[in-house]
Amino acid sequence: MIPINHPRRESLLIRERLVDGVKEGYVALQGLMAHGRGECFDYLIGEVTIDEALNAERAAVAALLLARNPVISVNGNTAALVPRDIVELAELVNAKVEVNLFYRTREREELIARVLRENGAKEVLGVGDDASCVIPELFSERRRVSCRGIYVADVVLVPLEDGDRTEALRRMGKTVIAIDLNPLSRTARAASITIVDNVVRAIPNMVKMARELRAKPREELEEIVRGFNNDENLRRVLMHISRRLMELAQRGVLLEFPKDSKTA
Ligand code: PTJ
Repeated sequence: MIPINHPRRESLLIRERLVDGVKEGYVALQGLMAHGRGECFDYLIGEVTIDEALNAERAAVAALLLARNPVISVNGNTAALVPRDIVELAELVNAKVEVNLFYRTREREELIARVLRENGAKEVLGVGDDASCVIPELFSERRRVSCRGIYVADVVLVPLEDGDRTEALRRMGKTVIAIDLNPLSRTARAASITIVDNVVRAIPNMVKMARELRAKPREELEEIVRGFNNDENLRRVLMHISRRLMELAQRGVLLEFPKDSKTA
């Protein structure tokens, strides 16, 4: 039970969702470690959506809306944290939803598909025999994808990804949108559009943007995508973190307490 006034209640509740997902059998144990790594970078960023993330989210939504065949790839952590928003985003940008796992088991595939269906998904690709196409030059279980989904997609959104598949999908000529709090990860550096934001903020932001952008003419969406430069954006993210840490180092980070009588 997390106390209602705990200063880090929200962050602890998010952890609980992942722990529940492990207990229910669809979040990989390794997903807990991956989340801890994400939390660490979120601390450095300031646990807010920075302007650079908003720019990337906007470009990503525009790219999804322009795509002929967009697909959103879902793993255990994403299913635990933002299942409803994933389904809503997919509907708004007309994307397919596909389960794709690094630690693939048939049971986890089916459980994740069930979570997505319970949250409104009509069709979930990538389960069982549906994942019968193979991404070339990729050796993890992530290489198996749906022939109607990621295999033929032109734009793929991959929240919480490992670098290998991002690189392999890029080699296939696809536009890869990654959501990764670590701006230095292979995924972040290999993606076409990298959103350095927590998936729990990024996907709801993208839902709001999709509602607004889907009414815009194609030329305006193309302009948004053309105006986005991933290399430049990632450099700005690193500058944001460095600047923030310099400011904190100069100002001090100690918390304030009433004066201790012994040390006063
Ligand atoms: O469900 P599976 O089997 O596909 O496995 C999923 C995990 C996440 C375990 C697997 O993909 C994995 O091992 O990922 P990595 O290589 O640890 O990378 C995860 C990346 O996601 C790291 O760079 C983290 O910083 C980042 N990350 C973790 N939590 C979040 C996050 N990024 C955004 N939002 C988060 N909540």
